Amino acid sequence: MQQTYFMIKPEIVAAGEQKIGAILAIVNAAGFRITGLNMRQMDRALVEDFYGEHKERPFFGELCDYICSGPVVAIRMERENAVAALRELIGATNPEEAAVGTIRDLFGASLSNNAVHASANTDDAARELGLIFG
Ligand code: 3AN
Repeated sequence: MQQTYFMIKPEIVAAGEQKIGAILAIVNAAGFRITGLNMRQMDRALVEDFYGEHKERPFFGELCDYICSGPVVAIRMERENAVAALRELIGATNPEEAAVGTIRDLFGASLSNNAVHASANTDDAARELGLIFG
């Protein structure tokens, strides 16, 4: 069984339990099993490490500020082909380009406020799960 890292971003958590519950219902209906979950405030150093691949990008500072702006829900999940299946379920990075019915289509506001994160590949999943769940 493959594992992946899923994260509900601060603006969704700030909007309340209803949106968190709706997103968890979507992943549950898609056959994912949750094996770890916590709500946490990520500190800046951890976020900079987490998004380290983007540190030279112009939006890096804004991205780290945003992820640190409030608690996230951090989730470890498993399923057959979990990494690719979750990426398909969340949709494209930019919610305006996300396929109809995907999580970013339903809940994302903009490119920088796109509701959720999911590991991009199996190497990232292992690295991100190690950083967040130890
Ligand atoms: P994904 O989250 O789909 O893997 P990445 O890894 O390219 O996308 O980007 C990580 C995060 O950085 C995105 N979730 C998004 O919030 C933010 N981001 C990506 N590109 C931009 C951009 N051009 N301007 C602002 N924020 C961006």
